[in-house]
Parts: sequence; C-alpha cells; structure tokens
Amino acid sequence: MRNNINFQWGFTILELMLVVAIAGILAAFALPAFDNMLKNNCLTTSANAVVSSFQVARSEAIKRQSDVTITAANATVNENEWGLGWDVTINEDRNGNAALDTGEDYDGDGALDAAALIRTVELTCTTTTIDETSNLDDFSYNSSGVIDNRGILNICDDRTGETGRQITFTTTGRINTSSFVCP
Ligand SMILES: [Ca+2]
Ligand SMILES: [Ca+2]
Ligand SMILES: [Ca+2]
Repeated sequence: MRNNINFQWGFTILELMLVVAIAGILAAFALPAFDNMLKNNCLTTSANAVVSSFQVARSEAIKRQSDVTITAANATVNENEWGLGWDVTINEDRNGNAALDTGEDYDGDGALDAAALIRTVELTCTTTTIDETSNLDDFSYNSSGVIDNRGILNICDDRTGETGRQITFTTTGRINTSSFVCP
C-alpha cells in the first residue's frame, strides 16, 4: 500500500514538472502575443472613441445650432493630452442673448449653461497615448459644423514602430483616420 502511494506521488511530480516546463515554453511565446493583441485593441478602441465623439459634437452643433466643445481631461500633459478622455459640452445660449430661451435648456436643469454636458469619455487603456501635435487641448464646432482648429491626434502606445492611428480634420470639420507608424 505504502509503495503504491510513493509510486503515485513520484509519477505526479514528474508529470507536474513536465506540464510546468511545457507551460513555461508556451507562455514565453503566448504572453508577448497576448500583450500585443491587447495593445492593438486599445489603439482601435481609442481611435473609435475619438472619431465617435467628434462626430457627435459636429452633428449636435449643427442640429442644436450652437457651439459644441470637446475638452481634453489631461490638458497639462503635452505628450498625452487626450489619452485619459474628454468632455463634450454644448453652449446652451445659441442666440447669444445671455438669457435662457425656449428650446435652449439642453440638460433640462432650468439654468443657462455655457458648457452643458453631452458626454464624458474615460479611457482605461493605460499604455495608450493620444497626443495632439500642437498641444491643443480643446476643439469647438460651430453651428455650421466647422471646427475652430485643424488638429492632428496621434494615437500610439509604449511599443516602438507600432501601427498607430492619426486623426485629422478637414477645414469643414470632417474627420479623417489613417494608420500611422509611431516613433
Ligand atoms: Ca438665449
Ligand atoms: Ca441648462
Ligand atoms: Ca501634444
């Protein structure tokens, strides 16, 4: 009986060592691939979040006939102003008379707000950076859908030479996305 138990233990440890060795070899190959996959997903998610927010900002500005502003959450960090997220807000005073008129109360709080919240975007991919190349930390669309600045947003992460995204705006405020070789 005792011999049987010893034999069982010996066999299990040998087996375990083999499994650990194989798992170690597999992990050495699989982990960097998994890490790359996560980072690539983050680049795509971040680019989609930028494009969707700027599209919403432009369409709301035209629809509501008022200025809509997108403000970076991380304004003081020149290499990554937009990487943590941003707010999209609307100036409720669309006729500019400093009074709350019918149809102007976007957020329905009964007060005239210069920056009523349309949406807040928080980005959780900590390795992803979104850098505006001229360090612009806000953009505004007017009621015609024209943007006040032609920004360049480069989306990269902590790898070197990865395929990032570059987002730019035409003079009329339309949004272009292209792939970008990160430095
Ligand atoms: Ca007004
Ligand atoms: Ca309001
Ligand atoms: Ca910058």
